[in-house]
Amino acid sequence: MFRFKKLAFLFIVTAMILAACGGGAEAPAPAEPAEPEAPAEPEMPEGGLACSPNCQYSDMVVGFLQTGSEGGWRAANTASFKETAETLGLTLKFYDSQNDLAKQVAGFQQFIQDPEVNVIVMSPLEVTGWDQVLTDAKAAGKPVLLSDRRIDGFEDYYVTFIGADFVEEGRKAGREMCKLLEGSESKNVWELQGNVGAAPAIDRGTGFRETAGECGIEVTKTQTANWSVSEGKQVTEAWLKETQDVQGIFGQNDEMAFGAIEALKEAGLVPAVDVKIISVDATAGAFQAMLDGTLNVTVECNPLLAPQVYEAALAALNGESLPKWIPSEESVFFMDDPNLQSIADGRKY
Ligand code: GYE
Repeated sequence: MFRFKKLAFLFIVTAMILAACGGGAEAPAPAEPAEPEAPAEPEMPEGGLACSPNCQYSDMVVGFLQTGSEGGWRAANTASFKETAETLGLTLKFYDSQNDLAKQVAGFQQFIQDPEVNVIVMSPLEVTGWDQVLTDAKAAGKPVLLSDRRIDGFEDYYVTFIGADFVEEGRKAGREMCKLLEGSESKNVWELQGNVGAAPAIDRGTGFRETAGECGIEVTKTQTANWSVSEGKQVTEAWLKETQDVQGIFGQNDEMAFGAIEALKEAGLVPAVDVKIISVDATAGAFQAMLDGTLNVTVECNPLLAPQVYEAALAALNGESLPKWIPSEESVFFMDDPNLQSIADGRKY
């Protein structure tokens, strides 16, 4: 983009000079405007953008590869990127991958080819599958940042990962489930997992088993419910048809826990009493469920990542080096917190 503008400018100036010089001999017939040159291969100038190291947000054209629109957390995350881009005055090209890995890879290739895009931000649907596009982005000199979710390996092919410690989120949930099931004769817990292959699904499960195992909790059933209320309900309903010997449910996000709550109610069980329930995300819906007395604990995962991501992207365009991981700040919230209502009132998502 930076180069195209320069070319256009040169073209206009040349045309003007040519017109001005017409006063001499036979004014040559005005030259046919030459066919605008095809935009150059999308290779960033050696050493980055011409404005580097003093690029401003107005120089940034961010190609953002979002996972899709699978729930409250994702909606807050998308809003964070769109609103912050407007506030900072940068150009955002938003790509909705519709929770389809092939579409996300295709969008990535599109941003590599797009001469306007000078930095790529991705919320990877899965931890693998990025070899080719990361190699191509590097060859094209386009910095890549990971937002919200990590990938396996390829540290030299992305600038930084900005997001949560999903293993620690799982550990927090495991510790809280231990407290909730203290004194319980049996400690059978069911786990509703996120989409297969996603970093939060893998890591939250690892962390949960690590700490829950310390108090003798057994994860007796586990299955993906793709972050959704309806699948969370279906999976739990199917399990309840098999057995009701369950003391806790770990929903790897709020929506799947909401589905489990509905299924428990329809099976005549009291959610958060007969069966303890813990979710991850801490969206507004989770606070409402805790205020309704149907969810015991929610572990926060902060979706408002855009300010940190854009700041890091600008730093990358200006050639600054960054830590490979910039963790986001997060807490845990409880149904029996006496200040729950005022906490809920103060939440942004
Ligand atoms: O927990 C879930 C969303 O990547 C951290 O994705 C995010 C997860 C979040 O679908 O609600």
